[in-house]
Amino acid sequence: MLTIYSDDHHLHHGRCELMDGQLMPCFEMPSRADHVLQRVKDRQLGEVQAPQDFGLEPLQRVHSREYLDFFKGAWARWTEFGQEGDLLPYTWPARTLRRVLPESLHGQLGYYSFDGGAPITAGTWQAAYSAAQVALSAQQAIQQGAHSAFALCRPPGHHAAGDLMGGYCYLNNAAIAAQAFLDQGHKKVAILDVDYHHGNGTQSIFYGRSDVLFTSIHGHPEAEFPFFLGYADESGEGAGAGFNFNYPLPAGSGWETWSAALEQACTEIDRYGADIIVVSLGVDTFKDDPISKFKLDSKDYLAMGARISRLGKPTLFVMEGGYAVEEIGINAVNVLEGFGGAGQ
Ligand code: Q9C
Ligand code: ZN
Repeated sequence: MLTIYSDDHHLHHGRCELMDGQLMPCFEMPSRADHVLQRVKDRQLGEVQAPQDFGLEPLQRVHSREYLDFFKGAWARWTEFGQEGDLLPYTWPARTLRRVLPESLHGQLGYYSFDGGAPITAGTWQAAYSAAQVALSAQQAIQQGAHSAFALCRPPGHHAAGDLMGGYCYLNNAAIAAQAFLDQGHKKVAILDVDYHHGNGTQSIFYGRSDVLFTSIHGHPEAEFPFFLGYADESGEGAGAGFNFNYPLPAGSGWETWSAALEQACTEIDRYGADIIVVSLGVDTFKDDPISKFKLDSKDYLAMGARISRLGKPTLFVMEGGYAVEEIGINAVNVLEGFGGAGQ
């Protein structure tokens, strides 16, 4: 399987995130992607290529121009205040407040974010831009006939909505790639989000549409981030009614419970008749993940990949979460090997 990877992810190295009420060193760190790349090489999964640059246009198909302009310019505005440390949002337009776009940097950052987990650093825009190009380059490989490809994206993307950052995510790599498939002639794309956290950004981007089926297996939002989306009764709206499937699971869920939800998601994907599958590949479902509460073993990721492969469709894997840094490479690449990616 072809892997697309850019070193630019090193440009994004946040110091702290607001995590469960405290400022903590960022769990989403550069060594994550380094470990995955190393494992791709150790297992000889296939060629590793740098991304091409498709520019801003495919990003604008998913994100608003105002949001992209804000994100791109935020660091320069922050340094004009003489600041050198990371920029974190601290206030949001919650209930009873007005959804107005203020002039101030902090007001705008609150408007364009939903949590304090996604710091902006000097290189965050460039890293996120390159991650989106990684996803688009892997998408292009499939468009040109590959059966599968791996977009080794960092920072991750599935929490980012059309004009919101949060949950370590800025640009929604999987959604950008899914939209590119549609723009290049495909009619039905299914997204399977296996990250431990609900892919609220991806869901919201496609919630009113039937050309993208969104399925997600995740920690129950009653108890787990992002709390305010990801419930089982969210089934889509308008033209998108019936094209959104959430499988929230309790803390402690292991492979038996998790794989039963995967069966249901796969049944929906089959029924939908997708041309293409995009997998939001988070491996924070691992038993030793420091911020998550599922209990998958490394070997379970082989079975996960094998089941996804039985869908029988061209499949784009997009890297999302996974914070057990020592094992992230083993677990992510196990999915790709289980899929049958080695030697493809
Ligand atoms: N108690 C991704 O995996 N904070 N983002 C969680 C847990 C944010 C995770 C707090 C987690 C975001 C891409
Ligand atoms: Zn996650």
